[in-house]
Amino acid sequence: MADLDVDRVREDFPILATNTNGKRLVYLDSAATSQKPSSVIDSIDEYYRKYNANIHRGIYKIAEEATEAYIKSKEKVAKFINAGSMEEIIYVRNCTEAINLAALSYGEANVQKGDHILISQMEHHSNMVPWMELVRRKGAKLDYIELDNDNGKLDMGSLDRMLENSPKIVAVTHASNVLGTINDAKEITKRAHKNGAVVLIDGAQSVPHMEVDVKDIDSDFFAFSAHKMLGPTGIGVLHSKSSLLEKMEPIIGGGDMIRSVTYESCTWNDLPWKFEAGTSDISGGIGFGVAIDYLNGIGMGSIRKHEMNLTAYALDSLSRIEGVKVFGLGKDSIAERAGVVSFSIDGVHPHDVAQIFDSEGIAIRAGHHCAMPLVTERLGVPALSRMSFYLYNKESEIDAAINAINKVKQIFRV
Ligand code: 7TS
Repeated sequence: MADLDVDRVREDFPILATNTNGKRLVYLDSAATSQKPSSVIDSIDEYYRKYNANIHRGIYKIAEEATEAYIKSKEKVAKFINAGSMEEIIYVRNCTEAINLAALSYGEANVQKGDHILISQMEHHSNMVPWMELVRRKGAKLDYIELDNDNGKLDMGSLDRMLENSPKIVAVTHASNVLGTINDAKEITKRAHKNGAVVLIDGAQSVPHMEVDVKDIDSDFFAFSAHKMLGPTGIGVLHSKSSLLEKMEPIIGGGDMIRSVTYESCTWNDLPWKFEAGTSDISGGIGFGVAIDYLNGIGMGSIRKHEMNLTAYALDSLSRIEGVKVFGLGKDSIAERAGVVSFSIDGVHPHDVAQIFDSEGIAIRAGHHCAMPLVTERLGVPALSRMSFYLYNKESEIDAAINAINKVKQIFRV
């Protein structure tokens, strides 16, 4: 596996050559959204300038070009995650909408009063709220897989205990956006299937950063967003097995999702279009395909290795600063850790930390990271500061973050 040439990669991301607050931008918030390479930006520009047309409908050249580019993008996504075919790739707005689609279509039809749904204590709100709402509507019950005592990993014993409730659906994140933990999605799926559950994996923080094989995991639903993997905002994916999708009802009706309509009734279109009513995010789909080309060009193995090195470097650097606490697994568990490092500085609120970082040109996120129960209830802190890395980050940017932490400590005299 080739080492990633980070200086070469950085040349492809125009924003990384810009300044913010008079300093060169140091972008350490890719878990929120990634930056975009020129090829992705250009592909969107090119679509609007050269072949902007609606897809599936026009019998003319540019409409055919747009349709072909959009379908090609789905084929690239299918191959990227090793899905059966592009029929299993439903385009939605983002990971959140993907999970909502699974809950509103599959969940609504299959969960009854008294049933259980199982999620974990480390879920993003996107993989909590749709299930909370479903159990509320149905009079069902939401259970949680607990974290182990080190607050880093899921307690697999807790998973087994909760599976005794025979949940209808098990929905778990592949990688935590707060702790960075990479969960064993394959093992969780295997145990859940043994107990008759259908499994959804939230891949928002995994697909952008490592090789993911949905056939190997054997998940029933797999959700992620393009904007966290170099693609545009406004487009995300729900992957599911076509055998399941065939049985599911669409949740939005309108143009494109039907085969035929009479004044009395209608029939649904083939997969994946049955779930994509109305005009699609065509430029988003095209840009997404180009983002995948870019990731493939670098190689997911190289990206993962680069991020593991950066994460180990960050954990090492942070461990040497007094009064800094890092959450999640340590350096010796780097193989189970994504490039997300949440930390606190004794005596300083994370929002103040982020503000001082910003004055240094460094973008990090502070808050509950849309995982409020995890941060405030389970970890017992009001908020956390978080750095997250991607293929374009380098060690000198982590050094800049460490300098910023030292500045925070000086200002607050802690
Ligand atoms: N699931 C996980 C694990 C996430 O980290 C996020 C977004 C989502 C779902 C939702 O993705 P969306 O594209 O639908 O918004 N996480 C973050 C974050 O950590 N900071 O900003 C967004």
